[in-house]
Amino acid sequence: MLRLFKTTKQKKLLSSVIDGDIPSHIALIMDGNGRWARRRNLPRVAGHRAGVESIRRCLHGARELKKVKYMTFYAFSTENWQRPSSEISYLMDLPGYFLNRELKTLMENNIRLGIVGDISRLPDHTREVIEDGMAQTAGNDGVYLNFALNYGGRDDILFAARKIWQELEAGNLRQEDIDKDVFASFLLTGDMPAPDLLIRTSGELRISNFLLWQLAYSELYFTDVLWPDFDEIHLYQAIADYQQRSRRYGGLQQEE
Ligand code: V0D
Repeated sequence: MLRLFKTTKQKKLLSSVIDGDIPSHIALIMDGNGRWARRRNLPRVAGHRAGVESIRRCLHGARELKKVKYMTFYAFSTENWQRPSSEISYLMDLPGYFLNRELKTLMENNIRLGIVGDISRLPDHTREVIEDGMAQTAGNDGVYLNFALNYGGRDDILFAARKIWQELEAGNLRQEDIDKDVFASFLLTGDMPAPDLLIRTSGELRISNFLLWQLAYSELYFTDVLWPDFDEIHLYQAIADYQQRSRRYGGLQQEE
């Protein structure tokens, strides 16, 4: 990784990021794969596959900083089912493609795989490789690598509300017990802390139904870089930007 940081400017970036406040949870919206492919006259799916490399680079870059504890990548939204079925079937092979190559690295680096979203309706082979990956890494507790899959932020809030209703009906909860922390514990992100930093690539300035509740106080970082071009240096630029802001607002920023 350090080999990437060649110029004086890049070395400065690396050392200032290391000295600063590192976000413990980074969430990422991986946008721009289709556009990246089109610019190269490649099929869209080639962009998705190239996007897997960016995940590996980000994970590696984050690990290097030691203090990033959670990374949550938005891999597939509930709206993505509207894409052509050929594209969907290609996407459903990517968890297997990723885990075939990375499971060993996940084990060697104490990384735990988690899913945020409902994977019960995914094709059997997709669900099985994911469940196998989660089972194999269940004992790891270094970095929590999460993929949001078949995830929608409004659904997340809605399901939490329904579960809370059930617990009320069952007499396991009292109305006056339901505060923000209790509510958050019913979300699919469960006991994870909220993201400190959200990164979205490819120039779109939206949250797009990602972690709606959880992003309430997160710093948002948008870049025009397309996801397949995103690397460790871009990640560190995003973190450097986050550090500037948290210094500026130091101590005053949050209500909770
Ligand atoms: C396509 C760019 C990794 C964004 C990255 C099924 C969209 C590559 C996974 C993955 C996708 C998911 C679960 C898991 C391990 C890996 C993935 C999908 C799409 C949708 F346990 N990349 N990736 N899943 N893309």
